[in-house]
Amino acid sequence: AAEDGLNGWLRYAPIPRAKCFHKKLPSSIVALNATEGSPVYTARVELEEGIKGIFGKELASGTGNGPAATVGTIHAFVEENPTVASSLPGLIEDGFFLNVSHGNVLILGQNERGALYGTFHYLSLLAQGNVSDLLLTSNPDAPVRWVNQWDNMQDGGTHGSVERGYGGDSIFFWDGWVREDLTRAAQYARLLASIGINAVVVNNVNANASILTPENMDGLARIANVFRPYGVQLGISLNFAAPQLLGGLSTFDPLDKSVIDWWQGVTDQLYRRIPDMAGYLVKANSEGQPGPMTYNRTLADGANLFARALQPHGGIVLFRAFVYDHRSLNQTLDWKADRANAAVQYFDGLDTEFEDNVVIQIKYGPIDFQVREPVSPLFSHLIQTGTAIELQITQEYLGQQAHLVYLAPMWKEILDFDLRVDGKRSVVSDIVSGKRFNRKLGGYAGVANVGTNTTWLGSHLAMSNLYAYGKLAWNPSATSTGILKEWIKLTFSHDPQVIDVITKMSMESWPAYENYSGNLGIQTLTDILLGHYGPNPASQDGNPWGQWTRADADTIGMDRTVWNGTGFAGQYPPEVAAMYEKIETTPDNLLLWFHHVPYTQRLKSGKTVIQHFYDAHYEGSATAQTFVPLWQSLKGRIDKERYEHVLFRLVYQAGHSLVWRDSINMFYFNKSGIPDEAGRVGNH
Ligand code: GCW
Repeated sequence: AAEDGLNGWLRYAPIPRAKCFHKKLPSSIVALNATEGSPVYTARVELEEGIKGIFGKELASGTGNGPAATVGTIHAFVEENPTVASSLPGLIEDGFFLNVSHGNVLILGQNERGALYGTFHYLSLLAQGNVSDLLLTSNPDAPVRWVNQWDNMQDGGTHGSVERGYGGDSIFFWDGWVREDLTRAAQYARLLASIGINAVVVNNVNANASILTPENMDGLARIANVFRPYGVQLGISLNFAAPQLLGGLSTFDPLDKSVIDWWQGVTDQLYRRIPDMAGYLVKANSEGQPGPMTYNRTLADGANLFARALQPHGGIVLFRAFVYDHRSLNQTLDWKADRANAAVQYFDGLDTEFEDNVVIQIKYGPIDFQVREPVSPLFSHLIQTGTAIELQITQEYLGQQAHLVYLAPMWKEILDFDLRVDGKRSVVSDIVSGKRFNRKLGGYAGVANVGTNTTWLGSHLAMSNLYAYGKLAWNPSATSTGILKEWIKLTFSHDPQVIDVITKMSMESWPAYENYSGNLGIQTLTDILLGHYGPNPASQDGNPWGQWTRADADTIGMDRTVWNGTGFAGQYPPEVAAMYEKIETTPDNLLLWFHHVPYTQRLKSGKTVIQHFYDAHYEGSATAQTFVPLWQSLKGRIDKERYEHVLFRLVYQAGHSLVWRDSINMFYFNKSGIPDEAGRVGNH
């Protein structure tokens, strides 16, 4: 059963009545130009193993009797069949074409990676019991579909931990080095390829300069080697001060000639080892990390330093917008201080300054992966510069995989949000894909933080988030439930009850978590000093991190209006700014994000803020109680090991949600002195 965890949704488990389908399957397989270790070669292996696993049917190599599967690039196919060229569809990079007809299968990619993606798509249909004829052209919505790992190479001299990782140690690093055994790295690449991910940044954005020693560059090349058969490219995070820390220079000023030369040298050495390296990820001038502003240079000077070094090699740099100076934030002295303002303030005026191969990587909200945030307004400020949205698959503030929280519905709300730039439809997914502002580069960065645990993320159910991330990066118009049902079928079973129950629990999980943690846009209310886990609303004020609620005896919420507050609402285009400026037009679920109001303020629902707090915490935790019997109804329908593993977590979640409910309700009851209308709070 550990294998079930490791293979995730790629189990190729036998399906019911498998034999009946044999006639609708190919009998042999031709892989075009499949050199060993290439993605097309992998595609052939997956087809053979998949069809054998799912249906018990062995494919013969080469053309034989009966229907055949052909897989390769469009280019290779046309070379052998010049007459068909005009009937083939147009594909963009990584796209694929799939034609299934009476067991004859044609899978063509725009490139080798696309051919592998088409293969995984076909196998996913088969594993779901779908052998119907089909004609499909599928192109990715955006070119950048990356995963970020926050893996530390070493931690105070010990092993490879993962920052905000809840699934064990790093699969890449140990003791400051790249691991000898990279089996798990290859298995990870396989999972990622099957959902369209094309690159992984393997080390933490809080980067060790030592990743650039010759020995570690050799190690990185070994990681790239195990990724390559899956079409996954390697990226790395850089420490901005590396020229000084590692290179022995007296400076890391991005405009200094010796610094520029140093980075060019390092980049050349990396590409000598890894010619297809994807590029760099950089966190600069944020949370104590060094950056260009250390030398009064702009963030563009910083990003361009790497962009220019990468240009001769075709690489790109993802430069993070998560820039703020936590030391300058003082809540008590300054009503207008607001960390949410930082990104736009730092990047405004730089839009025309970036090199073409720079992509600004922006967290979905202006603060930090909270249970509910408005969309980062920076997406509407960068018009010429490519942008990518940073989503967090690992559930840092969202229960750290000990709570079931299916994130696709939250991501969809963000991706579908219309920023109304220049009064025109400007949904976030069209901005990052490049469509809205007509840009070439952009897309998605998902912080996954898988580890050595055989469940990858520490919980079987959390894997729906990794799956959904890839699916949405490929096609943001896919639906949360559609993606989920597919994942359940592939991961657990075709049994309709299994599908219904896991769908129900998952779809209720984010609203439930929001209800029993922080609602009305107040943020998650986790303990923010100690690990971002469990309730601690008191820690949300007076801290230096600028994650504040400004709760006192009578009032609560951040006033982010232009007329009286931090001015943050004014960072949006006019239509959106006007909506958030007024209490009446701000949606209830973001009320306390934008406004500072009395606890007795009435919501659109007619309830007061404080009564909503009480009720929501009861409702959310009551929902979490139902997950346990729901899951128990699946006993015997899911293998014992995964059944018990999930049950253990759900029982814990049910209990912890009560701790959440009572801590938060008691906290605000004590602060406000306002009784719960239903008489539940404060009576025990
Ligand atoms: O929210 C914070 C996390 C840090 C993380 C940082 C970031 C990698 O708590 O662990 O550092 O965000 O995104 O840079």
